[in-house]
Amino acid sequence: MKMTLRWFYTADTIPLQYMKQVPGISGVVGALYDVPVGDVWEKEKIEPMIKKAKCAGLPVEVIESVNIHEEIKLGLPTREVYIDNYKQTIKNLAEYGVKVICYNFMPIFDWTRSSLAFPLEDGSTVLSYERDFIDGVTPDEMIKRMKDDSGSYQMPGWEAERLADIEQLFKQYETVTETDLFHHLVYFLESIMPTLKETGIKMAIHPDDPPWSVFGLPRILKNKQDIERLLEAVPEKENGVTFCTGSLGARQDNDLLDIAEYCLKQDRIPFVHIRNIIHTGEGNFHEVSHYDKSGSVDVVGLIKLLHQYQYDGYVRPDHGRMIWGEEARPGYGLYDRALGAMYMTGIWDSLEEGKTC
Ligand code: CS2
Ligand code: MN
Repeated sequence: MKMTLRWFYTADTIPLQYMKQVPGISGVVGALYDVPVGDVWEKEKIEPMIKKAKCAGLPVEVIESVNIHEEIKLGLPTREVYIDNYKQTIKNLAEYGVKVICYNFMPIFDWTRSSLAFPLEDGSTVLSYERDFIDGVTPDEMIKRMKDDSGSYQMPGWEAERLADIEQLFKQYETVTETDLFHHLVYFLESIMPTLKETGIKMAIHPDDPPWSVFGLPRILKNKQDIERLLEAVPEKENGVTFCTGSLGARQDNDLLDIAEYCLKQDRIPFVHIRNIIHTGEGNFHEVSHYDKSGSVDVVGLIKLLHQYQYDGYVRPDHGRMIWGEEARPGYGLYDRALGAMYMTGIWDSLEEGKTC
């Protein structure tokens, strides 16, 4: 298991040196934030990002995310240009030592929450999801909620420029079924497969977050059945999954350890996100600390399973609480993620032979 932390590069307020101070961190998960979705990530932009992290002693071997252009998800003929660009990005990233690319295939938005600062009893705040609020929300209300919760921070996809096109995008998805979306994903993966084989890069799709349809949009990575369907449709190892416990765990009928074992048996998990949550009713949940007993995710059980399979891929603590007065991007403060990373490393080390903890 290689423990990493997500780093938002130019958009991050946490110095790399602080991340390096977390014991056992082997690298950071990086990305570029100023390249429009669908454009090639040019080497001139990749190099300074990778170099900056490397100079701090933190290699970037995982990218999260190279986002997928909507035309690929929509399956439009114009997708070919964006697929070619994606292939070039893969080649460019491989030259700088990248091994895994995390991405998602959620239409229009990335993850969705009803609050970015839901207060817990311990005085910390977390991200939360309330189905009734989301089901009835208008874009203006959502924007107001995000502003009230976190000032200038917006969930991905809710940027003002983007919202200008939102009606048009929703219209385009009206005729796209889940089966269509799935075929568009398979088409994309098959098209980039030769480039993946040539470069050795693995793709790791992030599950839908939350794992059900939001705003009436199709969703195709919600449970074991969806994962099985994808891994079978494109059986090469380069087609892998980002095993995100918080996303898949938001469905009470998902058996996380069973899904993880199904994927581990086939060596199809290049990247793991560990996040803990609590269910607060059907379709409602909020996030908590990574500590196993804080929520409903069996964090200890998952790490034991990873250890049993001698997992040598990348792991990172996903969203943490905002604690100790830290001000940072919601879910991505350093303090709680550092606690989470140490907790996971501790569990892993206690399983290593010859060690007593
Ligand atoms: C991440 C996702 O912050 C998060 O919730 O787990 O945004 C993730 O980076 C993307 O869905 C992957 O493309
Ligand atoms: Mn995740």
